[in-house]
Amino acid sequence: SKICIVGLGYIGLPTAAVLADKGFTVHGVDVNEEAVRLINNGQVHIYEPDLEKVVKKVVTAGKLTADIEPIKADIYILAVPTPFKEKHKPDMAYVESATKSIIPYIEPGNLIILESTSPIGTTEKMAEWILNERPDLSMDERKSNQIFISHCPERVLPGKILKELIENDRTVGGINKMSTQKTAEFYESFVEGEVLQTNAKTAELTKLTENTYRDVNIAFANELSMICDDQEIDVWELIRLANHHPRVDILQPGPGVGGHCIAVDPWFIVDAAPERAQLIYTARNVNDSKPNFVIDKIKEAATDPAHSKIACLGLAFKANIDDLRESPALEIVKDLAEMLPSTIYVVEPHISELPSVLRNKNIELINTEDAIANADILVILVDHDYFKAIDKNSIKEKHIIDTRGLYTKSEPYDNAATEKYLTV
Ligand code: SAJ
Repeated sequence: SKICIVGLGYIGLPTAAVLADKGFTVHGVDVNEEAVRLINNGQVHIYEPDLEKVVKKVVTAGKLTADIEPIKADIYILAVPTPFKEKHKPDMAYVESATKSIIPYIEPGNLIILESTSPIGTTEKMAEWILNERPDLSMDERKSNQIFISHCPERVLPGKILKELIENDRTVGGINKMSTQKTAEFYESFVEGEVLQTNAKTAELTKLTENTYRDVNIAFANELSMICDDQEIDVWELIRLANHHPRVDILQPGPGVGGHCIAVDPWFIVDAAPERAQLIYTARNVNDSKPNFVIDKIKEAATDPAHSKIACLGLAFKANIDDLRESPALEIVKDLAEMLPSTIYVVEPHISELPSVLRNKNIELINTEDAIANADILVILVDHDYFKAIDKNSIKEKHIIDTRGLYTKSEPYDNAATEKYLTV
């Protein structure tokens, strides 16, 4: 079968590469002309382990092409962003324009799959857009099953995308049974995990629920970390001990929740059910409040704001990736630079220059060695392996604000350590 994938970002491009590698002929579409150019050259515009290798291989083999326009295909996959706009309302503009871009190419028998995380009802809405503009493809009883439309939410973890694309179980929900079955057959042809069938609305809420589950559980850990800070208790020690209970499994606190999924998707549930989603709403706010709590801790530590040398370790939204989007670390650095007169030093081994939001400010990108040599206050914002490798003896004289528990987590309780490493 020929596949056309609209959206060549963190989900679309790895999916295109994996499908092309499995033998499908894949045509990728993106509005970003530079991305299209790079891909046709066998290169990639995003970092994901091993991705460039696979893209190079399938492009060279002629199995993957990219363009800014769709083409006729048997299967269309939409993998475009679904951010939120003001007041945390879902922004469906990309899904709408992606859907509309393929409408002229659709033919009877085609399968259209929405992989983007979407609010409840989006797949049905896509079907409506398509049918409104292409009455010849009407799906009423008489001419039933001319085209098949489903939601199959992606659930891969950045950093492990190529592996999880194949190994994870998938949930498939069509606008009717036939759509669900056709979609399930397609995923079963390359996924090693189980492919579970349901309807479109349930598939949509399943995906939102998975990320919301994580958000709520991280909020619990973050709330504990702030309670512990007031009580002068080491939260990492606390969680380690509590997790010895056979039915307790608390996640890790951090500087806040980043990425474009976990901090976004719960809002889609809140938007759909504002009265009911009390816990989800509160959890989201707890996580969103954490960067400010960290900033307050840094300001407290900077007793001489004009001269304290502050180095923040990490800008990415989580460990061992280069992705800075919706990163609490980035937010902390940006706000801190606006509040304090001194230069804020930043270490982020995954990037070679500061992102534009941090440029032209009192912020300087330096390396780990210089940070250790010169800073008075070290703020650990991301648990990159690079930072785990830092020799503890080399920083024992520093004031450390460790939002990721790098320096206390695995250690047995020790008064001296808790005094030295203020963990928040
Ligand atoms: N975080 C914590 N404490 C933890 C775990 C995570 O503070 O114990 C923070 C991270 O530092 C990061 C944020 O949460 O800032 C999100 O990171 P993550 O690793 O939990 O998730 P993402 O955003 O990289 O990917 C998630 C995944 N969803 C779930 O694990 C339920 C992934 O499977 C989804 O495909 C992805 O969202 C998505 O695209 O929706």
